[in-house]
Amino acid sequence: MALDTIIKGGMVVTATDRFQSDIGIEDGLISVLARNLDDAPEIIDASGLLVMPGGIDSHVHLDQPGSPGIVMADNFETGTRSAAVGGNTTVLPFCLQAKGQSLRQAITEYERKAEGNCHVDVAFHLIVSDPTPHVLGQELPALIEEGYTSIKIFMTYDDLVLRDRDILEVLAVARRHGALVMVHAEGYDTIRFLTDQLEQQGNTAPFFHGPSRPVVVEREATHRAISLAELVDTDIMIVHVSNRQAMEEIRRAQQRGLAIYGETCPQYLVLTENDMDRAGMEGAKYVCSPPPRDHDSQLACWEGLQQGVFEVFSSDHCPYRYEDEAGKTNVKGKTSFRYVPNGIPGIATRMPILFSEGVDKGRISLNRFVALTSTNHAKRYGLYPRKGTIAVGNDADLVLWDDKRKVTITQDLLQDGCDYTPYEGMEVTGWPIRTIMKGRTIMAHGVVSKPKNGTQLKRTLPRVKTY
Ligand code: DUC
Ligand code: ZN
Ligand code: ZN
Repeated sequence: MALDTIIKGGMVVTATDRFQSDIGIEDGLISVLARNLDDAPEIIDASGLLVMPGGIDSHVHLDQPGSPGIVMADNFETGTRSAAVGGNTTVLPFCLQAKGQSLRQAITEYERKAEGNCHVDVAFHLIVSDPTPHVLGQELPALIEEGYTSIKIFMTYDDLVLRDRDILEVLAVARRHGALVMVHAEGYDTIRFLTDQLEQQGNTAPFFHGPSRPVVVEREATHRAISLAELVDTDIMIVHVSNRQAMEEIRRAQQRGLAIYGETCPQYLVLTENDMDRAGMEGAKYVCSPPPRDHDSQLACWEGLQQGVFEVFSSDHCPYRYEDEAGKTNVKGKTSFRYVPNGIPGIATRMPILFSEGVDKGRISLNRFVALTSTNHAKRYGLYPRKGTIAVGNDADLVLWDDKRKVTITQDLLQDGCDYTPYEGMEVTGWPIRTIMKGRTIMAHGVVSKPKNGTQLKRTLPRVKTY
């Protein structure tokens, strides 16, 4: 055995276990778990630290085109750099099919943008906005076969919305070929109706983004998405769930034996609608969809995480700069919340926020933390066991975590392409000290290594139970 690296003296934590062990790494893979390993050219001292599977963030947006004139704050270089800062070793961004564009063309473009620019491993979901017969009949089946095994669809937004008939067609293809459909569950017509009314009343400030898409809008769409999935008899993942009513819809479906999965995100645990109620355009910094809600919604999202209704915790990193005409304060955005780009940054803060608010405050166990931030993402999206756990033969993707370290979150720590963080000034306990991807340190004490060794992963079909 010729080890390249030994991680020495740490407490290894997986989704199910916790044990004191050294980790021997050879050719980027975990080669041995044992005590008292000491023969390798590189020995990394992990004493006093937790050693967990590297974070997997299965919901991020990088270099994704939006409305004309609006530019996302992160490309693949800056977004994956910030991911490494936050303890992640794999991210799953979206490849968005523009209307009229072929899916194949879209994935070729995204892969070109990502190639050679990623600090962590990357695997794309497909966003289907134009389910033509060719997309449904040829492109999707071929791409699923090639390892693009998850598809996001939207129930709102002019450029993305699918009507129920189209949703059924996509679900049917996913069922036939074993892919997983992720659903953005907010209703198009309800939002349009309320947005028009609010504007007519002169209620155009960023705060009114919340009232334009209240809980009922999300609950109705969640219920409808579940009903359509039941009709076709296929699995779906309801992403970015923000409130109790939507969570309860998912729970009820699960109790009826349906394969409906749920995801929630940091903004629904620690932000509320009041964050959008700030002077001038400041509230725009918190505009995302679904919007942050109230205290009871936060409690409901915790319940969902604790009780297994939600199986993944993702960032929904979707960054737009604030002081920027191509971002939150674009000229039209100042006239109405309707034009403020929806989305907030959070790729680096996802794990620290869940650790601090969840593990440190006693809401979830350490094992559940690992499941929610890594293992379940790998299982659900076809990367397990290569990713998402610590076991012999798997990629040596690790995060060394100081569970006592207190950090005040500031934008400059995060190293993304944005110019603000919605979590500025928040104090967290627990912070990633070192991120290791396929045996190589990619971040140590906040410094990200120059080489960009992230690769593009193909995935297997995602039908693995996580419970
Ligand atoms: N949906 C997302 O998944 N991310 C940001 C905006 C949105 O509507
Ligand atoms: Zn969405
Ligand atoms: Zn998203």
